[in-house]
Amino acid sequence: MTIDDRYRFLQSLSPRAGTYALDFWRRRAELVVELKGPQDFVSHADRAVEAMIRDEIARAFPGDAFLGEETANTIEGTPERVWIVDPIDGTHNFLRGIPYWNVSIAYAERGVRTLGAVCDPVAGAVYHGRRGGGAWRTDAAGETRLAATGATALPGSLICIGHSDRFPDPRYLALRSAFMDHEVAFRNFGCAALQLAHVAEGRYDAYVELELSSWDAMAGLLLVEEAGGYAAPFPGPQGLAVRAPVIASVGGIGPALHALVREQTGIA
Ligand code: LIP
Repeated sequence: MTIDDRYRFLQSLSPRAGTYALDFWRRRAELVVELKGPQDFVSHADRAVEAMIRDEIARAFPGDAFLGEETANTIEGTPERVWIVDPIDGTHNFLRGIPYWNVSIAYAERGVRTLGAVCDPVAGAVYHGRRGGGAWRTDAAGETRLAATGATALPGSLICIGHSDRFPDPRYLALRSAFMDHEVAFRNFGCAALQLAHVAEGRYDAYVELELSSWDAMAGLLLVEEAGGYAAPFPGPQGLAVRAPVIASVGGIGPALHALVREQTGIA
């Protein structure tokens, strides 16, 4: 089974998983919401969508490993082949009826992210890419190649800052203050993978989050890289199972942004 087989499979699975999640979203009033921790929500929808994706992958590629948010068993070392899945990224938005969430599926081979798909079923769009094959948006209008172009300097740029509502982190206050000083506009739309896909599409100039799980980041980072953008090394030295900083941007501002984030937050 080749990368092309897996890419074709992913391009079929992503929109179907998105449609399945969208059905839960439309019936979200029926969902029982559980708390995994402060501001950390989960429902049957997250688990059911992950189970659907996991079963399909296990049937098609029985030898491949699986790392999913809702069944995040510890992954030892770096599996030869692994699928990294966030069944509903932006769960808090999803449960509150905010139309900004997605289904994120990535595939990595020997630690290198190779395939990625971010499905935004509310917008009817699938963002997908293959290492060396570019990044694309598929929707009713057809296929559009993505280009992470935009700002060439920090002043005047628009940057998304993701941060978890689960624990206070004063570093974000320093970062916001520094962005204000550098005439950088900033937003947080509450789900990492779709914000990364929109950086790849050039809607935003960058995305920064100081601690992110690989299932939130891997697919979106591949899209930014394949769209010609900048992505700081991810995951960190401790591997896929440990949260790490994400800095991704359009090509023109990567190093300057990374330097500013490092200066303000002390990350590597
Ligand atoms: C969310 C991310 C977001 C982060 C949240 C959470 P979830 O993913 O998309 O960027 O700030 O803490 O991790 O939990 O909705 O899949």
